[in-house]
Amino acid sequence: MAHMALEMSESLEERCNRILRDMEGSLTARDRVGIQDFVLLDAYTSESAVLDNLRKRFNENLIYTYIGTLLVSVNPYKELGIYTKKQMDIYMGVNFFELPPHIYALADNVYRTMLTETNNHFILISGESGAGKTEASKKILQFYAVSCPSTKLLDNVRDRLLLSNPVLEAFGNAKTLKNDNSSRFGKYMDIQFDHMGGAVGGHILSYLLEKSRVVHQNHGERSFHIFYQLVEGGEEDLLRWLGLERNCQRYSYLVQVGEGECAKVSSVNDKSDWKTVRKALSVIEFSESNIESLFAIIASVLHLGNAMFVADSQGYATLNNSPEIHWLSKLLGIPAQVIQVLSPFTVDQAVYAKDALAKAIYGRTFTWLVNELNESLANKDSSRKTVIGLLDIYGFEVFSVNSFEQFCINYCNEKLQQLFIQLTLKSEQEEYEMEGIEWESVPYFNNKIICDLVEEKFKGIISVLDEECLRPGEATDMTFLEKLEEKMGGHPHFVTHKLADQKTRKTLERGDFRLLHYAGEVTYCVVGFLDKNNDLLYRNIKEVMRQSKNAIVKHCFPSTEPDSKKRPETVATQFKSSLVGLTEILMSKEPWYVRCMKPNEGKQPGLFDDVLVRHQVKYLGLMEHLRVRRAGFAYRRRYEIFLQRYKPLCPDTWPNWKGTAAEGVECLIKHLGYKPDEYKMGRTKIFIRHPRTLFATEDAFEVCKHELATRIQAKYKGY
Ligand code: AD9
Ligand code: MG
Repeated sequence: MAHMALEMSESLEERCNRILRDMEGSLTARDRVGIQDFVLLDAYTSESAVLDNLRKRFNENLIYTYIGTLLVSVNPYKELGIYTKKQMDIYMGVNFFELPPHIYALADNVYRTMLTETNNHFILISGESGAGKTEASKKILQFYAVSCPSTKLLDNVRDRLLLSNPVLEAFGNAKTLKNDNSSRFGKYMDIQFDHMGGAVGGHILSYLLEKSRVVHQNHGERSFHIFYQLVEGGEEDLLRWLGLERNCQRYSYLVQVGEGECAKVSSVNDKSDWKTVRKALSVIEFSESNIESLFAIIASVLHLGNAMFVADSQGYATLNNSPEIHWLSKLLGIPAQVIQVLSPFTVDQAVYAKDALAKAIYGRTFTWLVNELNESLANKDSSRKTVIGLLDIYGFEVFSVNSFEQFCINYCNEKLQQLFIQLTLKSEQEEYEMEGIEWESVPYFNNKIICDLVEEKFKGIISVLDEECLRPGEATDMTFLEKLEEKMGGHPHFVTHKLADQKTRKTLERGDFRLLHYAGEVTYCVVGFLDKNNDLLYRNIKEVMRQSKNAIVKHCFPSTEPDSKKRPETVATQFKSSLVGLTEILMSKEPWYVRCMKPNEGKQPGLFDDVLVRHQVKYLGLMEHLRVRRAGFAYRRRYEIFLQRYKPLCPDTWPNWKGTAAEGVECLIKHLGYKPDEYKMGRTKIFIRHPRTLFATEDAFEVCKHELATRIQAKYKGY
């Protein structure tokens, strides 16, 4: 309130001067802490100057910097103490540029814009694996949880929104070589607000879980957190009931091939995380029987992994006398005899079928989990709501061996980069052109060419892969590679064994192809591509699962499942369609951006690797974005809307303006004293260069509203 009163008593001019003074103040300190908005950087076209500024700030623990309203964040890899309730209070309701950059400032600005303009928004959080996307999305959610109006009912929703995170992370995140808590699924979450700004509900969409991790992890990586949490943290009674020992090394799906033990992760505490997840499930109101079924499934997957097949006298695989059968039968509610002799498989086929089943059960259970969370977050009231969407997906990743999973993840990142380009660089410049604003266009690399290479109908890599998947028995991963060579050989972003030397002068193994992604080169090994894209499960295994007495399994293998004679869509094609759907959802909302960066490859605090950061500055398109922002206008509004809101500020336009809206705006801003280089008049809109001009106008409007109200009150006092 004190702050509000101060704003009210300040004149427009005083306020402008104060903001300018603050900005200049920050300029004098720039030698030490750099500049908080790259738009104010003198040498804004120089990559080295941008890098210097980032480094200076990073060294002072200032991890956030703006480019206009875009937030750049560099992962500090240490706790900075900047996410306290006190910090939240500081940022609540304060104009964007008046305080040092912070994720809370962005969150607050999005929230207030949503409330004043009553429209939908989304925050696109991007950056490579380990750059800090998931942390950023959690900070935003926490900010809303604390800053939004509170009632008993709303607090209930708030708790569920917050607690959906540890649950989803337990089932969908894992340690990789890049990140100890790496998201292995894509997540888009809508937070719904009522017209008073209360958070009243939410909805989550999940994208392609990397379920192959259930049966195999690369050296030094782990399976999904939930397995370790259950084994390390599960209560004695529960483990006994599930037939589990408190020793992860006992479970072959958790043990690294050739190592005989699990990968270690020091930054994760499975025991305490188990408690959090267990509590979260109760608060979200999962029934005890559902919780039991859920853990029965997790345990079954571990038992399944330990099941050893032996060949019988006719060479068929059997599971005779295996203790795992007992537990599988008990936990999945399927008679032991049915599991014992499923079908005449060879031992190899049986192992393959077992892994496929483990992946299917886990993957489908994850989908079930997301649906349950959505039930719990759903707002049943039909009144109009506005939403803020948070997009946090798996970041671009390159390992020493990359497979189908990395192909999908990196394709997803290409699509988001494409969306970013369309919404910022491309549409921004097109709008200036359309509005007849003089503009020198800024060149940028458009990664559409790479998206097309992957997804184009009949021609792209996914099409070729699907075609090969249609030739069972004939096609192999190698024939897929040969087709790619044949069809894509001439593409500037595609390199194979034969062509490697000419394009990048780096040799390639025979079974590899390389894509030159926007964020760097990635070499993919084709082994397993066909199989993972088909993702088939033997029909008789599905039938057995249908008989399960475990409520979740039964739900996940419904008897109405599409007939297996009809070909299901392949994994890559389903993923492609889901990304098209996501793009449509996002395109209908107002965008905001957080670009996350990784300071070093070693997850170390205090280490700023120039080469690594420079590379990210390049591929994230920060230089281009900065150039467009610097030359452009921060704010634009249609004349009608601008005039309607601010016309009380000028006696000529108030209460009614007779001329065109554009003339009205012209008259209005003359009265307000806008300087000529501060704004431009387009065909249908006014463009304002700096946010501070608009803030000042908005404040004048507040003062004016207040005065009007006082005058009206005084006038009608006697009535
Ligand atoms: V991936 O694409 O899901 O593999 P993210 O999501 O980009 O990746 P994440 O947010 O999980 O990365 O961050 C990785 C780790 O960096 C976290 O577990 C923290 O230990 C660390 N981190 C990230 N952001 C912050 C921060 N703002 N403050 C402190 C941070 N530590
Ligand atoms: Mg993540």
